[in-house]
Amino acid sequence: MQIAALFAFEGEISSIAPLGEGFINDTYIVSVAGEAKYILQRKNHNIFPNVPAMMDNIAAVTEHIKRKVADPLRHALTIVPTVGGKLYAEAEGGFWAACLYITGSKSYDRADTAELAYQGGVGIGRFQSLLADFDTPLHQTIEGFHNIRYRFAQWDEAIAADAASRVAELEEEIGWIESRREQMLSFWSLVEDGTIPTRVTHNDTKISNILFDADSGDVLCAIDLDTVMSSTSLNDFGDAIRSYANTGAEDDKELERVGLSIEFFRAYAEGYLSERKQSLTPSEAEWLAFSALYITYEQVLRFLMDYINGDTYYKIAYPTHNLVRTHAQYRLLQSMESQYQTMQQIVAELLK
Ligand code: GN1
Ligand code: MG
Repeated sequence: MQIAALFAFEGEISSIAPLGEGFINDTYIVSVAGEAKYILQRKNHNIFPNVPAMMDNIAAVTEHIKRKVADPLRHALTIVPTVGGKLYAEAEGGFWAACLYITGSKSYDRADTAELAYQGGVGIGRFQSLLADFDTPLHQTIEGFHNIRYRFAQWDEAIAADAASRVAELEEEIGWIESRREQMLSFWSLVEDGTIPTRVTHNDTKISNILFDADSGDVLCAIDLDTVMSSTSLNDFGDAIRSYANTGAEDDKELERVGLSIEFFRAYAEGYLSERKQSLTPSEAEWLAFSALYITYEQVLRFLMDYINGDTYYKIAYPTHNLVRTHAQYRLLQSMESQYQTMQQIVAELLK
């Protein structure tokens, strides 16, 4: 690939192979003499309209973290610049960026053990703690990313436009969204009026975005920093629960497999709070469990909205994929709603 030549990669490249299943970017692993050395990504310009600003955010945040950790090359993402020293390259009509592949690291698509969920919680809790004193303003790279008021504005437009003529057949699913609109907005108004503080957040905390040490199983660092911005740290917690504590897959067709594992919820919360207990404000503590419902709801809305729009945002593997994702995430939301009291009790216990 010509693109690789644009970056300051050392050694003779032996292969470039696709990696992972991101919904947004195209990711490749670059090997030198048969060994994985770099990650190369084509950043999705439709979704990230300002890639230079996004790369500035990532550089600022990773430099800050590197100054504080024991092993900066393993405990933080390392951007590999272009030969000309830039954070990204423009080529083939797109934006490209690269980082080091961390040798001896491992990632997971699902949490099979509570220990892994605990470690994931430590990972995001530590990420937020390391950035607690970061005071450079970050660019808002995707407008209104986890802002439900903004999402409703998009949603209302999508319903009105009905671009793929699907609205008529989605009465039930649309009802799931509408019946919770006020509840979700009242949570978000606490973020807007400052009751819940704004901090540096990762914004995409699913399990595959944390690297673990392949030998010890300990967490190394958070990756996929494309969506690093300022928001409520609660969203990072909620989004992680949506991923780590789901007994099924995000797009499971077998709905009886989907649900919230209270054991994994507890494990993740324990890991997270081991890093954040001291810095959480009373309002954050009060709304921590709710954030899982909020982000799962938001994800139901986003998948359904993309289906309504004719599948323009997320990559899909088959025509009804976004609808299947909608149903699976809704099942998860219902399971959280029915266990909400227990979730709150667990948080209260862990904060004692
Ligand atoms: C997208 O591409 P990926 O998997 O990192 C999305 C997240 C969603 C997630 C759903 C920029 O993340 O917000 O939660 O899919 N990222 C963006 O799995 O929209
Ligand atoms: Mg992402």
